[in-house]
Amino acid sequence: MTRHEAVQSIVAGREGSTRDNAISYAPANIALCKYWGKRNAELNLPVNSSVSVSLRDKGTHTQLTRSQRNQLTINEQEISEDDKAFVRLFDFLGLFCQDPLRVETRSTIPIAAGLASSASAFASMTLALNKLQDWQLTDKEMSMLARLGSGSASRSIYNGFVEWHAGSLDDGMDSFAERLDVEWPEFRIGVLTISESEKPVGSREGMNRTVAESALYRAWPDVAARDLRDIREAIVVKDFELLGACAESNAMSMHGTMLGCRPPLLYWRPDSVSTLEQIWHLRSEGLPVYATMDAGPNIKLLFLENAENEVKSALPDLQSIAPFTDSNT
Ligand code: 2P0
Repeated sequence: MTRHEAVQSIVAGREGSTRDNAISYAPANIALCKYWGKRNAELNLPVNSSVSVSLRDKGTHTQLTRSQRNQLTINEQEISEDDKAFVRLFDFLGLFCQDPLRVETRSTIPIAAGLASSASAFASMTLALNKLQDWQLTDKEMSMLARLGSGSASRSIYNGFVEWHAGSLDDGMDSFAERLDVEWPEFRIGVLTISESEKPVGSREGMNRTVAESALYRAWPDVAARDLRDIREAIVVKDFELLGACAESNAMSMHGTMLGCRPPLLYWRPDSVSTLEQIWHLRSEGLPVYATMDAGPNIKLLFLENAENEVKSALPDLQSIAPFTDSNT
């Protein structure tokens, strides 16, 4: 099945609308159990299920307007037609809508914080398209459509803790995300920017190389299945230390699979290692703080509100995000 056929099987027969424009917003997300490896690259179908937490007001605002030609602005900057962001975005939009569109996106994700923006961008685009075309899709349907733009975007349709079910069908109709019904107002994500330079290997390429080249990847599906079960359980019973330990171990295992590539793939910088050691030292002194990392050198911390002051005084460059409350600092 092609992406176009997947889209048609969801939106076929829906009424079109004559609306001229639509706006929408979707949050970025941080995976606690990582999506790493695809069983189908065309449809972004993952090898394993994953769990994330959405970053509430850190994400992407999108405005779509019917226009004479395709245009894109990101944070008020006009993007040229040959830019890869322009090509990837209109390739996605072309699956849904043949009319030319003006797309204006604005990110509230701190610049260079090392948080993936493709997840919130494709989720926000899907939500805006649903409004523009008045398709009245369900969240589950929008999650599947956002997945066709970027796998992790399937999770950014929702706030809070989110599980993306890998599914097993060839057409991906059972590969969508759902919100876990848990509120945890004390939960915090801390962001530490280690490097602002562009990664030499993008996450999509890193994932594909790992699956193709690394013998260590063979262990990953079982590791991810175990971690998913433990992380889901830890969230439901709000066992923070279990959640932190499993999420940290899951991230380190993912990076371990990358080291088995030829040549090895290592996203870490020296400061990533020294920061991890600092976090582990804080923990050995009794502070419940854990780390997770994505396909890059930056570090995200997991802790609870009652540890916030101590974590911030040990790591003054940290930006703290409260995914369940409006008190972000
Ligand atoms: C995640 N990552 O679960 C994992 C952890 C990176 C490391 O999802 O090819 O940009 O667009 O489906 O979603 C980044 O991969 O990849 C990612 P595509 P995506 O957050």
